[in-house]
Order: sequence, then structure tokens, then C-alpha cells
Amino acid sequence: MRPFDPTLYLITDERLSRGRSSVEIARAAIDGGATAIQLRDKHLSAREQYAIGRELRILTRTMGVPLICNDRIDLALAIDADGVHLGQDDLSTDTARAILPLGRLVGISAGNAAEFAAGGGAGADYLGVGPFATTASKSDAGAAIGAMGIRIVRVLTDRPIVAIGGITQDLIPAAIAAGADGVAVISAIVGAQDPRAAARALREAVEAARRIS
Ligand code: TZP
Ligand code: MG
Repeated sequence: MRPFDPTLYLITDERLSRGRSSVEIARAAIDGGATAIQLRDKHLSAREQYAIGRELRILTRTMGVPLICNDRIDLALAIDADGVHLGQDDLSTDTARAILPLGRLVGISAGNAAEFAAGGGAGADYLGVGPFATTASKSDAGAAIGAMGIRIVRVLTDRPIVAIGGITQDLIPAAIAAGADGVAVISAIVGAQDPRAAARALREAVEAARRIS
């Protein structure tokens, strides 16, 4: 596995994919420049997620990007994912490290300093910080934290930060200027008519924003 590259992190959700599979979306997204994939079809049963995860595992290995499993350490182990992404209600970073083989990625969600501390941010490999803007993809995402929210977490860690929540191409310059290293998206790719072109445009936007930040 290559080191975690936070530039463009695709999160799957077949509810938003206009009938296309998460594997099909992920393939197009990686083709377009996605640098990491997270399995997050959490509305499906464990068995259904496992089936998707197995396919994503083959795809991501072939295409050379890490596969990260949302919430569930058991599923991460079962599909031999490269890591897990943990929210505030999931098992802790320390517990994940104790269960997972050495070298697996552990990412956490943190929208502010309190969540950074409670989620074990200091021990995480990367942070998902948001919601940057209003999102319809996560019902309990809370209020948008914007650039100021990214800045607050930025001073707490040197680890990669991905801005998440309502990210569209036009918001990328503000997220990167505030200190994000990349962006994580669902709808901007999963819901796009052409996920490959959407990924390419988002990736180019992150790279362009980095050049001026
Ligand atoms: N965590 C915080 S906001 C969010 C997640 C999983 C949803 C991101 O989806 P979208 O469609 O990119 O706003
Ligand atoms: Mg979670």
C-alpha cells in the first residue's frame, strides 16, 4: 500500500448513486484521480457490505489506492481493508489499534477541539473535519463549521486533514487555504452524472488550491 494521500477521498453510498454500484463509482473515481476510498454503505447489512467490500478490495489493490472501512473494525478485518474510519460513537482509536494489525490506518471524525480530544485525535493517522458546509448526505452531521472549523483543528495536529461535508469544487480553495490537505466527498462524485469527470475536476481543484495556499 502507498502512504495515505488525503488529496481526494471518495466515500461510497449507493443510496445516492443513481443505481450504480459503489464498485462502479469507485472505479470511475480512482480513474479520475481519487486517492483513497472509504466503504460507507452503512444502510446495508453486514453481509451486503462485506460483499461490496470484497469487490472494492480487489479494485483498490489493482488500482493502488487504500481502502478504508467506515465504523466497523470487524468488517475492516474481514475484507482486509487498509484501515478504519471512526466517529465519535465508534470504538476508540486505541481500541482499533489494539485489534488491527500493525500499520493499518485509523482515521477519526472531529469537528472541533473537544471531538479531537474525545476521539483520540492525537493518535489518529488522519482527521476528517467537518461538516465544512451544509450536507444532505449525513442526517446528524450538525451545523457547518466552515473554514474556521478547519483552522481550529489544524493547530492541534500535523496529521493530514480532509475537509468533509457539502464539499463542491467551488469550496475547495477555502478549505485548503484554511489548512485542509484534501477533501472527502460523497455526493460530489457519487451523485454526479459522470463520476470520473467529477473526480478529475475535484482533484484538479485541490491541486490548484495548494499551489496558491
Ligand atoms: N461526515 C461528515 S459530513 C459527511 C460525512 C460522512 C457527508 C459527506 O457527504 P457529502 O455528500 O460530500 O456532503
Ligand atoms: Mg462512524
